[in-house]
Amino acid sequence: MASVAPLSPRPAGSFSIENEQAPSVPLGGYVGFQTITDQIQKRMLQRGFEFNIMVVGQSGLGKSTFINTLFNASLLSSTGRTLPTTPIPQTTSISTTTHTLTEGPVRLHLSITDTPGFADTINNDRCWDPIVKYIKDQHSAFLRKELTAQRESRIRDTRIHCCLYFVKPRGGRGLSELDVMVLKKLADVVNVVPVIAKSDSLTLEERAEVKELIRSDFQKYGINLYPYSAPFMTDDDSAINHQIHSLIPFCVIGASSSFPHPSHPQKLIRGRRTRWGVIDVEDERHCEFVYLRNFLMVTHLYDLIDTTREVHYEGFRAKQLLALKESSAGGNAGQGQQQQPGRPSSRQALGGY
Ligand SMILES: Nc1nc2c(ncn2[C@@H]2O[C@H](COP(=O)(O)OP(=O)(O)OP(=O)(O)O)[C@@H](O)[C@H]2O)c(=O)[nH]1
Ligand SMILES: [Mg+2]
Repeated sequence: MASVAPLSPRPAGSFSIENEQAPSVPLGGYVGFQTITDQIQKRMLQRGFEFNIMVVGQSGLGKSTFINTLFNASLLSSTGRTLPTTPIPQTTSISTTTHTLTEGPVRLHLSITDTPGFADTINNDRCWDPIVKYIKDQHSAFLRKELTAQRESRIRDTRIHCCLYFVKPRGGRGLSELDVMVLKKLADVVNVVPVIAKSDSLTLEERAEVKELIRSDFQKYGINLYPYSAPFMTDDDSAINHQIHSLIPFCVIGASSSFPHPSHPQKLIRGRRTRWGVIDVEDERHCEFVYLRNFLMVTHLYDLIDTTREVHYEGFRAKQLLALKESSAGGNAGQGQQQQPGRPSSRQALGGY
């Protein structure tokens, strides 16, 4: 029979749960709560998972093609500009498409936010504003729903969990000034994963050099990229994150077509056919697509969702609620007076900008 620790009397009016300090009690036999993980798994599988990804980068860098490559499905139409006369798409047309993907027992409700034509105009002044605003708007919408008296039991999550930032491949050059500005703004509000687009246009030496230059730019400009280090991380987690940071920015190649494998024609490979052979996107000698896919899908999918909630959303929420508290305190103090200039109203406070 398991011995049960005596309950310590709790002073009236106080409530404290001190699980950390509670003594560990050995069990005398089967109780059954170890199955809670199976119960959670069952519930989570019934609900499915929501994952929201955004692609940002200059027009024609292969953003849509890459999303189709990553999820091995035709999710976005790859437009590109084949004629100089084709009008340049504007950043204002941020668009989100949603899909449900099923792999084994897992249903993934995937939403993809595309930002076509980003940084493609002559005047790129503050071209990142609509993107940052979109990300904050999703946090704001979630907070509003959370604060409604009769809120839905499950709030639909539209917060961006991962932003893939496409850097133009330029031999011997690191980030452009615009890349630095945009990356800094984005890294403050979302998990950013930078990639070097269309890496097939760089030689192996150029790739190594560009990677090094970009990495030193991250350091120089203090761009804080996902995955972040956290004090409670295990040594294994730290080692994985260290390995990932040594690969960032990932050199990727996107492809929408499949071709028979040269040695095993019954097997199809996804790639780009050239005069001298097929670039196999899943071959690690050709590019780092497989590493990136493992990172995003196999090792960090849940962490991306969790970090969005715990780091980016919590920061936003705390700021908004403090502003709300201040504005209502100011309102009470000056009842009957006009609102002071510069002090946000509660509506403004929730908007966040
Ligand atoms: N060489 C090469 N071409 C690519 C790669 N990825 C995509 N492309 C080609 O680049 C063109 C543009 O690709 P998209 O995926 O439409 O580019 P995008 O960034 O989504 O373009 P916008 O939506 O207009 O901003 C297409 O012709 C693709 O086939 C790549 O990795 N290497
Ligand atoms: Mg596109």
